[in-house]
Amino acid sequence: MSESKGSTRRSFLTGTLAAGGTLAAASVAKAAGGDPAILNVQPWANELGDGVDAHPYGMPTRYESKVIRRNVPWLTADPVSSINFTPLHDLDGIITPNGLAFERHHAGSIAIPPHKYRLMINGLVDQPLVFTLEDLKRFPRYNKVYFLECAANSGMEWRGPQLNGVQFTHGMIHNVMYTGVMLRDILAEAGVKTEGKWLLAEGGDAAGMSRSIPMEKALDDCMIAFKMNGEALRAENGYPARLVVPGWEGNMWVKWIRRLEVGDQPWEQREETSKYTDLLANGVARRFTWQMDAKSVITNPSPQAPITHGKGRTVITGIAWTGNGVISGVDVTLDGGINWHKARIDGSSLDKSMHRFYYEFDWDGKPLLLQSRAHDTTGYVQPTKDQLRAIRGTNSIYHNNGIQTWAVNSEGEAENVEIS
Ligand SMILES: Nc1nc2c(c(=O)[nH]1)N[C@H]1C(S)=C(S)[C@@H](COP(=O)(O)O)O[C@H]1N2
Ligand SMILES: [Mo]
Repeated sequence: MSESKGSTRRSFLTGTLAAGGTLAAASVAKAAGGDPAILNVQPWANELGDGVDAHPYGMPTRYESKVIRRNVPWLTADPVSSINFTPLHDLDGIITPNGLAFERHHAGSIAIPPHKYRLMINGLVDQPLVFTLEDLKRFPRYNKVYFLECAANSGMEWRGPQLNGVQFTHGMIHNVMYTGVMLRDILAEAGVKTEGKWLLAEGGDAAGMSRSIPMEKALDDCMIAFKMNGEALRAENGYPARLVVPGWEGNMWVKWIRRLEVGDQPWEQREETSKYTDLLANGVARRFTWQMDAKSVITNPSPQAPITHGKGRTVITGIAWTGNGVISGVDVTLDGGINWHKARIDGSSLDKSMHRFYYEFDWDGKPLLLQSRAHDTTGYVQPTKDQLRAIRGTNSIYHNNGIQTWAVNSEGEAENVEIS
């Protein structure tokens, strides 16, 4: 821990010396002396703190009470078929805490007593089976960190900038570590017949959310998960068990999963015909657009998180992810795409997981046009919004992975804009 901190510090100083010849420390912190916050004994150093019995289940400090999921009132006419958003501007690293992982449900979040939970496998199998939660936990368990992005993330921005905050433009994403079992292991127990090429995944909620999944994907990396970040799934994220479909659109990650049917063709369910398809300009709809392509966004600064320290050393940070595997690089521009700089990726670079990037620079206090652009290892480069519209038209809602622009003024305030 202290070792890695030390080496970061060294490289930071070296980088600064090479660039400007001055010590960064002098421009970041005040010279010691005169500050009562360090000179005086503070009240919390004069009294005893809470005992270990004060917080049987720990909650964030009261000073972080504004770090919450939020919704957009005009999108949330009915709260049981709605969505709230991850506060991306308040988070760092790559893991989304369970209490802040956005929720999307079509018929409300339900509470299934774990002893009443059942998962059935039927259809083109040698032996239809019903699993209890305990049965599922007797298969080999795996731990995997994956992002889940709703296909509609940034969907309100198709025709132009609309929502002033990264929480609202990009917050339909979370990235957690799942513990669960491989779908291929439980399917093998039922024995998939050779004509079994598709899988219908069905939820146990009143929405009966159901999607057709090709068998190759089901047998590749899909999981039935019962833990997120080490503890039981939260009710709103599918307790006691959900489907994990790495790199693919969120609506396929069926929560409260109750049934898997093996078939020889897709089922053409509502959620893959009238919804979750992309109507092109010529009237043809793209269907089965499962994969989430490479995307990135700057989370700080952003409209909900202005620069408050004035000019000088500034840290830009953001997130990048790709359903194609791993992010190979992120570029950042301060001037709306005239000059691009290589950002520094830090934290784990895992398959189909969120990546964290940073770009440190000396802000001269002049307005900025900030953008980030992700690349993945397949050579794919995140497109501009105009490039996306040229191919997809303007009818779309889903799969908007266009480059986001924040205009930062000389006060450090950021606004959602588009440049072309
Ligand atoms: N059973 C069920 N599963 C569901 C849904 C639902 O309404 N019911 N919503 C889907 C959609 S559209 C998304 S984006 C993800 C959201 O997962 P989360 O609530 O963990 O963020 O769950 C998917 N799985
Ligand atoms: Mo979704």
